[in-house]
Amino acid sequence: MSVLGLDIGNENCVIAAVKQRGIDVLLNDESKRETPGVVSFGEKQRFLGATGAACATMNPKSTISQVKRLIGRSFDQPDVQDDLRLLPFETSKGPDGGILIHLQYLGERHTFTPVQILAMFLSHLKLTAEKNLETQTSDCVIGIPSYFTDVQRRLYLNAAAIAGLKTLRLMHDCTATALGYGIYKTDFSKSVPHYVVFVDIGHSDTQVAVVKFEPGHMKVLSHAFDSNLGARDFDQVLFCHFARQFKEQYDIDVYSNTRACIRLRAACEKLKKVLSANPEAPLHIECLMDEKDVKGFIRRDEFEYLSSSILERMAVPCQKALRDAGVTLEKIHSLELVGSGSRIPAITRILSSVFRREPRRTLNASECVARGCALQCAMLSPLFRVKDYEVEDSLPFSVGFTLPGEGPIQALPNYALFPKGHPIPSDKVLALYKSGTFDIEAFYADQNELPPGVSPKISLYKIGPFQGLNTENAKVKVKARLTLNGVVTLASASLVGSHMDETTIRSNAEKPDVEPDNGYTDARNGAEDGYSANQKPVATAYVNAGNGKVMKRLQIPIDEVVYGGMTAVQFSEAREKEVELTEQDKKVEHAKEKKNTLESYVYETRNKILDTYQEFATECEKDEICNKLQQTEDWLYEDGDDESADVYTERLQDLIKLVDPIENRYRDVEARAQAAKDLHQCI
Ligand code: ATP
Ligand code: MG
Ligand code: K
Repeated sequence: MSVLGLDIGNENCVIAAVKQRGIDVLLNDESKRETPGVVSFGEKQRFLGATGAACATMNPKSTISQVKRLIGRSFDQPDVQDDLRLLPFETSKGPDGGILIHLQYLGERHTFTPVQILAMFLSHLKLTAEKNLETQTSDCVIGIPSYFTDVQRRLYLNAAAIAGLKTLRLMHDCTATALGYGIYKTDFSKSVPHYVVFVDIGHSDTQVAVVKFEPGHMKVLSHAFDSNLGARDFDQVLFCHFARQFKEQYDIDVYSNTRACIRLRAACEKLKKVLSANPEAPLHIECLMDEKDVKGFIRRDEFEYLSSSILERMAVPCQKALRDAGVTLEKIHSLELVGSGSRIPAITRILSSVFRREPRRTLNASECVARGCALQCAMLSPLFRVKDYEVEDSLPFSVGFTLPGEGPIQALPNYALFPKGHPIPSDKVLALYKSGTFDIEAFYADQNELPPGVSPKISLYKIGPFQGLNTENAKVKVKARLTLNGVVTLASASLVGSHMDETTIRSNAEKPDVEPDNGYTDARNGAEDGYSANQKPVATAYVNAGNGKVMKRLQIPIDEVVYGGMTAVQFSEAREKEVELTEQDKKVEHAKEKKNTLESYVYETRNKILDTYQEFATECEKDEICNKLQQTEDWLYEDGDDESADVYTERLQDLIKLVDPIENRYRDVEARAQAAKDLHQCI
């Protein structure tokens, strides 16, 4: 058994697995350490990862990528619209305001949600890991951006559950990186904490965290980010530059042609990488459009000049992270740079000037998130023993609770029960006086902390009905929980005190408390899968004797609705659909295998007829077999090119029937010869 750490990048995904002697990054089918986050829908089956990416130019409209940016987002958000404009596949607004993806598959139009596509991809990663490890695996820790909202986190948990993965934790990317950095270090002083800034520059985002290390302990002091600033923005700079140039020079408008856009963007990404290592780079695309070959050229300083506004933006989250952490520049021991986007030299320069020191690259820039996640997974899993190390992460956004119509439950300054920076996981109990069923709403208390356009509404809870209540204004205790995944929920609600009807208490006293004692998953009624469970704890009373006093409590049911979240019904439908799609892929793969077997049999048998079977068959038999082989070969290239596994197997059986008598004669003679040889050796 193994456990996994998964880094789901917009561009590249990395799988790390815990082995007996440490952590390994697993290779995919193409022996690569990074797998493109792509699902392509073909005429008969899906192609995932590297094979999916290869379909991008051939089948752009049904090749889906970048879903990480679409999960849990509203179709109408301006930055979502910006993203969608760059993506070649068709989308529309879903009934809940989310995004729907439309594509052609099996010759028909299909519609999927981004969660479903992510699930497909996660199940591909799971399969890749299992092939690689030659064992089944399901426990994992998945890296997420710190700016993910509640619903995005829940949808990630949903997607993982649809894929058959058990998520022990969703871990902020920089926290995972910091864990991998801190756990092995032995040179931290006991008296002076060691402060490190981690900057992760990905394909489409930038994340910064300030972390305090002490022996055996790390604490994230702050998370800051720009969710719309990453290495792809540099591709876009080059893209716009050359699109303009080609319009003038060749009179072609790439914007009017999807395939030309994809090809130019891909060429610009390559060019950007070349410019990281060279002062200048050429661009050459054959037959870009209108049968025209295009040529271009750019110097690094020109590229940097064109990128100056995005380079300036890099400084913003860095300064914010420092400010929020309350740590001055002098106290910082090291600036660690990760994420493949950090390979752009101009970025290193701008960060050097913000932090007034040279960035370091102690960690593997593309693998550190997956490795840190795998490490955390081993720590959470009972299968492995990892040295004691405490990871204290912090909440990226302030969360408050409100009684609709009455206002926020907690006090000023900003009504946040869990303020930004609060440690996760965490529980807080609210005491309220209520006379009947009531609602509580969870919300983000400070809109300024959120990525642009995100709604402050998180989830709505209906608390009640009350059983055995015989007074007005009964005292109700509600436990608000921040899970290890950074998900907000109400873990329980109960009536407290002597105002309950005694018979209700007695009749329920034997039943166990249903409240989960679980620090790291929303284990409540299947909410581990992330969906808003609709059946909440059954009303249960218990008697809690302590201090000589008898406390009476009665559990009250809670009904949870997550805005933009998946319902239990949607979840199980998605799970069924995924099973169906997987079956289809397997069926097609199986048929391909059987076809290959038949093909090889034809070639092998033809060789044997000329060679090993030579003396064991009559001319007539040989003719008959050769004819049949030729027929089969012709059929394979024509009518039999695309058949079911059964049809290929049947054809193979027919051939075997014909060849078997000869094979048997040959075997008999071989066996007799072998026996004679053995006898000879005995003498
Ligand atoms: P995200 O973290 O945003 O979800 P990701 O984890 O997939 O995305 P990374 O793999 O860290 O992103 O970075 C991918 C980006 O880095 C791509 O835009 C790629 O072009 C860019 N990149 C990779 N190598 C280089 C290089 N040598 N020079 C410049 N950019 C590079
Ligand atoms: Mg990344
Ligand atoms: K463990």
